[in-house]
Amino acid sequence: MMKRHWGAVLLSLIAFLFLCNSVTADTTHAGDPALISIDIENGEYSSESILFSGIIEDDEQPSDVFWRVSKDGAEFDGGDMLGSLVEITSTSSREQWSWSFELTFSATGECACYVSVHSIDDDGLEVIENRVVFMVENNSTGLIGFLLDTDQSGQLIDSSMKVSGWLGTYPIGGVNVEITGSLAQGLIQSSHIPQSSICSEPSITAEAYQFPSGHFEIIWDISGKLDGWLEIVLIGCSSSSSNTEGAIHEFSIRVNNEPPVIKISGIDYALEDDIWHTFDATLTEDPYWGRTDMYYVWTLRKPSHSGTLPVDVIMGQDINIYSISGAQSGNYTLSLTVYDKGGLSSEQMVIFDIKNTVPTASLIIDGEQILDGQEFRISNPSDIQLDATESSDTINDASGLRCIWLLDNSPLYEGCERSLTWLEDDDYRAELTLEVIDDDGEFATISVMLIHPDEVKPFPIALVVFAFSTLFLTYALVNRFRGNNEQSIPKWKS
Ligand SMILES: [Ca+2]
Ligand SMILES: [Ca+2]
Ligand SMILES: [Ca+2]
Repeated sequence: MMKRHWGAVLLSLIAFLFLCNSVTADTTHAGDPALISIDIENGEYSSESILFSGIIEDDEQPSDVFWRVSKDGAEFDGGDMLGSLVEITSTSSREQWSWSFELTFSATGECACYVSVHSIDDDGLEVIENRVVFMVENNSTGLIGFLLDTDQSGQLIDSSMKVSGWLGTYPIGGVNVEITGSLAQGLIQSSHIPQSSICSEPSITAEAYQFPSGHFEIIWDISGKLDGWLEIVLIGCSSSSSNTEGAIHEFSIRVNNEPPVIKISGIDYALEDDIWHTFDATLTEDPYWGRTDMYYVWTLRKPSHSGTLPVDVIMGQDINIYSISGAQSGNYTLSLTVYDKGGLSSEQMVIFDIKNTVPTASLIIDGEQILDGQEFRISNPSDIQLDATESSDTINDASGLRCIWLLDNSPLYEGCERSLTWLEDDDYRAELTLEVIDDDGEFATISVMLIHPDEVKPFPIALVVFAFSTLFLTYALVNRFRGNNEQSIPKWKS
């Protein structure tokens, strides 16, 4: 049972984190996005033409497919491909179509040309696949192409940022990537193609990485950055100082180095009762990124009764309040783990006790309220009415109270309303004890000495002694009075 529970916990958590990390995906889309493959590699070059071909894969035919080509940051040509898609025998569970078009030097002129293939489905979800190729003349030199693998604009990133892509020159040579980060006001959306740039000596704030032409990957440390929007500028340049043509990508990310700061308010002690106690974590927040869209996992444990096994687990987005019934006594721990939108988490635990109240016993015999230790002479030994229903406890326990009756310390009955028959016996006295027990096993008792009506009343010794004492005192006083007033008492003669 518990195992299954934790399986569910893990699954929802994974699902949540997956959603967190794919902020750019359209979550309302039913299927997976389209897949575009292009047979041409980055860095291909030609002085005449390059034939682009490839495959589009999707659940159903896209509603629009086209290609575009840009150079120097500006789009200048392209064409529709929807009409010329050719359905092919699919190698996957989805449908596939082949496509092709030709890029000619006569149309592009000399360029580092960015060719993009676009597929838009019925839901408006657009998938773009890019290539950069060189259209060259005999004396072409200093051409540079720069593409990034993924669009990270707007993403929450902590610790370090991975930047990968393709950077290369024609003629082929060494390249370097310069990266700078600076405070931004908000989202700067990345463009899938770079703008032109002039390369100079890298600025002091920049970090530069050297590569040969081709695919590159940079792990850039952002662990020292404050949370907030950070503008990322990536400049790709040739390592050769004679080539000053560069390409630049700009976008902003959300630095998320700080885990959520958890604030919980609630009881640390309460008497058991039929009310609910609330733990309020609405003041929990993610530094800079705010209080919403966080994932809460509440885990209640009861070390006094069930050790480290959770007795309750509640989780979900923005579930920032937890309520517990005050009806069960125990020592509790309540752990809260909060995940921010970037998947960072914090945990806090509160400890609280709910204390049981001892019941109060009430005993009524034959309609008379009995005090503990009292003697009670019964009138009808064959039908003694015992009533403990007036016994009380906190409202959550009151209806579940147990009454145990003992006669001379031997258990006799259970039940809060009983009648007792005095069995024929030599004893004319018996001690009746009522124990009133609650669900925590705590109890209150009342004892009463029952006296049989046939018992002869013992001679009241104390009263007799008192009477004798009074008589003696009176005699002494009278004698003394007489002694003072009469001269008849003989006196010693010397
Ligand atoms: Ca955070
Ligand atoms: Ca209780
Ligand atoms: Ca109680």
